[in-house]
Amino acid sequence: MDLDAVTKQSALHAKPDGLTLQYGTAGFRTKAEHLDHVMFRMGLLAVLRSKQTKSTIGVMVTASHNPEEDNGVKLVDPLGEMLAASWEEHATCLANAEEQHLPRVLVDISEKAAVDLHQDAFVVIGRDTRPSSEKLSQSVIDGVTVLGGQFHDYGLLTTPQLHYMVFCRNSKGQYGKATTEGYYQKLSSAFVELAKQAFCSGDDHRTLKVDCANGIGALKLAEMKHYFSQGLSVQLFNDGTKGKLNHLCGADFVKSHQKPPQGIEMKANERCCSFDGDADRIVYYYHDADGQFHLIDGDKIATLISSFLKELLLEIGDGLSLGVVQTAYANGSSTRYLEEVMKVPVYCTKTGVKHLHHKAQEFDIGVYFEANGHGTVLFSKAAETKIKQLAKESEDEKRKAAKMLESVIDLFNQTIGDAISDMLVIEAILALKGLTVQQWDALYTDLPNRQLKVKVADRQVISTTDAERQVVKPPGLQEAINDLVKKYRLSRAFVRPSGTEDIVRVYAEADSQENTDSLAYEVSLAVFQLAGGIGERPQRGF
Ligand code: 16G
Ligand code: MG
Repeated sequence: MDLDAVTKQSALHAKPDGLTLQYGTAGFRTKAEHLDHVMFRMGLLAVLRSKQTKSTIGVMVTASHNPEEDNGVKLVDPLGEMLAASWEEHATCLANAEEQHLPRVLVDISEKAAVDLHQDAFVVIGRDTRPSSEKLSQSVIDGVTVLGGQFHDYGLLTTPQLHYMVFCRNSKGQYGKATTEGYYQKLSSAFVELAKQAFCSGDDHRTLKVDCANGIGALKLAEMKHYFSQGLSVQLFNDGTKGKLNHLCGADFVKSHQKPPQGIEMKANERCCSFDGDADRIVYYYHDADGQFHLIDGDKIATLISSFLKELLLEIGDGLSLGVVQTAYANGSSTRYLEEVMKVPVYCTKTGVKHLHHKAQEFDIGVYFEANGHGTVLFSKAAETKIKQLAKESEDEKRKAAKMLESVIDLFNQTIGDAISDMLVIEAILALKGLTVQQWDALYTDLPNRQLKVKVADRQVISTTDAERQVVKPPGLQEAINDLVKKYRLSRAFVRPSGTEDIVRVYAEADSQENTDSLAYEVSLAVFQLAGGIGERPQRGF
């Protein structure tokens, strides 16, 4: 390591005094103007991680569903997964080191992580459409090059596309070709293969309206749609030509406000979906004939997908295990439906893709979704081999099911949740099963739910256990929540410190919206009183 060169370059990407940031649930995120030094340093870190793993590492510049003025950065590990937890700590140390300590911190990390500094390093970089992203990704490149790393800058990409590129490169092309063309072809041909079984039965041509959050999803979907146009035609809204990124649109807006985005024309009973700003989340929705809005969130997506997979698995009868992974935010009705009606085992993990992903890897086939629309399906190597073998050798009915599963394997981006890939899977399943959006929605009825935020002086005073469903500290808070929950029917509530914002999140559900809102308010008040609330007290009726 040429530490003098690092010091010199770093002075051009100086850290503002007193600023400390955490590698949060999915990387660093804050106002774009505070991130230059973080980007440079993540370029440095990516080189060390690449040397240590002897693999290509990814760096994605994006702040996902957050406002256009924000930005962020996350590292992608060799198999296209999120950065390992031990390296999150290194990332935080490096980002917060004062200028003069930077060389020492780099040496420390290299020693702690036993990095072989003589190894070559290769880093791939992607960015979203934010105005600040181009310059910030240049700072990443400066960090990579000063440590002697090689790089390829993909420029504009969705987050899942960058994860895909990393995995392709490290699997020596086995997972696919590491180009956008390769991505389009792999997913589209799997989609067309799967969906054509539905279309031979004379189903009419399908169309879908997509709200692209004025983000990168619009550009990539516009490039890709020709590849799958025989099976689906997509109509893009909020494509970034007029509106502002994530402003009054996108998956996060639709899910949290439970209303349609601006800028989309919805007719009664038409299927619509929304991506978030970096296209790793998706939710569906429609208006019924009475103009009432219906949201189909990640839980219902998981239900649709797992029921389809379960049928195919029964068909091939090979004892492959199927599990569904959710978080505490999953609607109680979805968990009940999966366990009691579909008889599928359901597990709950902490919030954040990496936790769900990890758990899902324990099954032959692991379906994971957050209610907010992040999710995918993972197939173990053993399951994939078995399915491919059956698709070749078994008799007719079994072979048909195995062939469909083979397409499903190719169609899911198995590195991370991917709005484009999820959309194509969902569209294929709806076509194959002949389901309308209303029929899908009617699988079960969501319990009314409410999420609120509470400001406290220090959100770390709250610690949780049991996949964030129980509070351990401060004392008395869990007892207070238990007493409040007891007052209502079908009720549940939990609180957790956010991993991305300086607030505490409150979740409540109950038998009616009115009761849910009361419960959410009362729990917020308990948090405010017992966990050091600041500012205005929570108000009833919000
Ligand atoms: C991040 C996570 C998302 C999670 C959210 C929770 C990834 C790629 N993204 O956006 O999965 O739902 O954080 O935010 O892991 P919160 O901690 O502020 O509630
Ligand atoms: Mg996102």
